[in-house]
Amino acid sequence: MEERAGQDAERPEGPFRIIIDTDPALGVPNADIDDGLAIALALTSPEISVEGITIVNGNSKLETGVQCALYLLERLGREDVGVYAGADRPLVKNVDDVHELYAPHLASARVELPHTTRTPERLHAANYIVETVMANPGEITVVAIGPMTNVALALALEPRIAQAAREFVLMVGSATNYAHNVTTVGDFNAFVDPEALQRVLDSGAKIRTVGIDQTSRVRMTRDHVRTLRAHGSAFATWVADCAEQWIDFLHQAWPNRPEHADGCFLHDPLTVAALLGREILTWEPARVDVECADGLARGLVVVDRSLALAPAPPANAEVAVDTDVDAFTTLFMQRLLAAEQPSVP
Ligand SMILES: [Ca+2]
Repeated sequence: MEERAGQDAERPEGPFRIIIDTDPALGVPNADIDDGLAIALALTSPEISVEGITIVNGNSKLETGVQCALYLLERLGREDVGVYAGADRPLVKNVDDVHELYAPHLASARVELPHTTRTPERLHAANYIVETVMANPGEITVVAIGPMTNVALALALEPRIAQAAREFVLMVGSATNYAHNVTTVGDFNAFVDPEALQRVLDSGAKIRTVGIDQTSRVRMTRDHVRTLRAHGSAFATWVADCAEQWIDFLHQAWPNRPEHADGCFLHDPLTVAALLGREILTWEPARVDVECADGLARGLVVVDRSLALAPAPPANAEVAVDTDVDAFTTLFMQRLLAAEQPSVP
């Protein structure tokens, strides 16, 4: 693997052709907005061509995620992008209790559930990933910003996608610190389906990971919300409504996290930004594995960057270890404000 590290410094001749595997909830009351903002960032970036969107159970249940993705595409006038429903649960262990963690903090909703008459494609998400990657060898980047269930299923169906894909960019783990997310050590995407993540990490694919240590450094603040409102487009106003509600919810759910008094993290948009310029994120090769045993450390992503006494095993990924927060935030807001709003449902 090591000789492949850094290879992606070369950009493709055209835009990055990507599949976004995601658990979107933008528009759902008191639900995480970052997947939706990541999709919006990808759709508004000329460096990226979104080939399709695959939905996985995660922050939102599968059916809700499908609705959110269809609705978002409709709002952005991108009904040409297909949405594919995938796994409705993790590979091994049910995690309904993760959603229960949020329940006591649910406040009254001010944002209405998204509604669309559009329907997803008939193909299962895992089959879509396999077919698209195998039909376009070396071309497709899979950007996985939910639990890794769909990606693991696709690899089980057709292991050759590990080599046929251009790259897998994962929002997972925490390369420089504890996650401090669902549990002290488990970030949501790893904790919900660690068995799927390990399968992806063992696949031999070219992998980059953007961890929650980096994504927790980039935020949408109430100042950004005011900028969106001042912009005045229907899309910006809707995003402002969703963001404001999510920030209020986070402040209530995590009273010990000062970052949430006036902002929310932009986990998944930063992961998409891995394709928007090498200067935004700093990368190091590392051996990445995840703890799958039940107990204290389930979902702990162990990132061996050769900083320990014991020799590191060969690298299987590049991990983000630093972020140019200002560069990212400026680019993100520019792209969001430029989002087209051809029709308002
Ligand atoms: Ca996500």
